[in-house]
Amino acid sequence: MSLLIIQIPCLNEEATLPATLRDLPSSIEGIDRIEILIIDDGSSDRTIEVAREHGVHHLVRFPRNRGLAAAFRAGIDACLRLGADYIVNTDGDNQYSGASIAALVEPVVSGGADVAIGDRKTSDIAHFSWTKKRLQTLGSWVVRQFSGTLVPDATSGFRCWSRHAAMRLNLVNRYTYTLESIIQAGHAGMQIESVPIGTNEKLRESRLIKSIRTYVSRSAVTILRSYLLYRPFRTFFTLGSVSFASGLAIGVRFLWLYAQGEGSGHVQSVVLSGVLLIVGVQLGMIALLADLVAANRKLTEEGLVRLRRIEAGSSQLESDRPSTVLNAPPVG
Ligand SMILES: Nc1nc2c(ncn2[C@@H]2O[C@H](COP(=O)(O)OP(=O)(O)O)[C@@H](O)[C@H]2O)c(=O)[nH]1
Ligand SMILES: [Mg+2]
Repeated sequence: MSLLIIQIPCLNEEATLPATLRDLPSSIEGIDRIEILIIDDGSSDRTIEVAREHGVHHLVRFPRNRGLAAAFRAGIDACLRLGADYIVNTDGDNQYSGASIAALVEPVVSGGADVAIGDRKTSDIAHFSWTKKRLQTLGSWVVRQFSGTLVPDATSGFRCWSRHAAMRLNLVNRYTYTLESIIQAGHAGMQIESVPIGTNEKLRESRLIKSIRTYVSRSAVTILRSYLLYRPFRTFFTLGSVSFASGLAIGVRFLWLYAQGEGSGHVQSVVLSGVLLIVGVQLGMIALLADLVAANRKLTEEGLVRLRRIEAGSSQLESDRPSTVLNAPPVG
């Protein structure tokens, strides 16, 4: 028995949810059962009623809005506890074509991939503005550099995870899960496949991108932080080495001049060299400390995977019961 759960994070999606749900496949080659899970992030409209009317199997509800990243994490957690072998995430605004789900899960189900990411071919989407297209291209390029992967469409929310990969997802960022999860999967050595997918006509404006400026700066911070989380030693050590080497070069130059009897006019060099040397040594020490923290993180992650396995084993919920309402995990 293989179970696929399609999860849809929703914030006030009563208008577009019916079309999204209608578009989902009811059977896929290689999958025995497909269930749908809605994560309602404190919607004030009829999202929940609409979901129930359309017979979704599971609902996770947040009493108050906690944002997409938290909703996504709660969804993955619930899917694992429900015994999902594969988890697909799609959006509630019918942006991604439900018909593409079969192609999306294929590399994970039969190809041994850990994660599949739908590639929208953003540069061809008619309703994306020129700026949005360029930003998607640039953003995806940056994510590829920081994650060591080849993902062409980094912000795509249309993805499939194997159970194994979902158990290893540990996201801490509050704003977006899309970029952080790629960086993490890349550093964990997971196999990530990109799958060309179809998109539907735009039904409403994006709610996540309220202004391009905030979107870009928040994404940049997310990428940097996620990278630092996985490569802290390399980052701090490189910065420290640059600083130390510059300090050394300037210091040696001063000593050379001093030996020639021209030292008096170069006090600034001495100061600068000293500062750079000290900063370099300090960054080196930070690198060591960060490395210790990273080692701890690895142990914690390993512990979490084992804990999730135990949880999933003991609390497999009745998947046949329609509209299971799962308790949202505590705020964290
Ligand atoms: N849980 C949760 N979901 C949200 C929130 N904002 C948007 N979403 C959902 O995230 C998905 C993508 O949002 P959308 O506004 O279409 O952003 P886009 O990806 O830029 O098109 C949709 O399913 C939304 O319902 C939020 O604050 N919380
Ligand atoms: Mg959208």
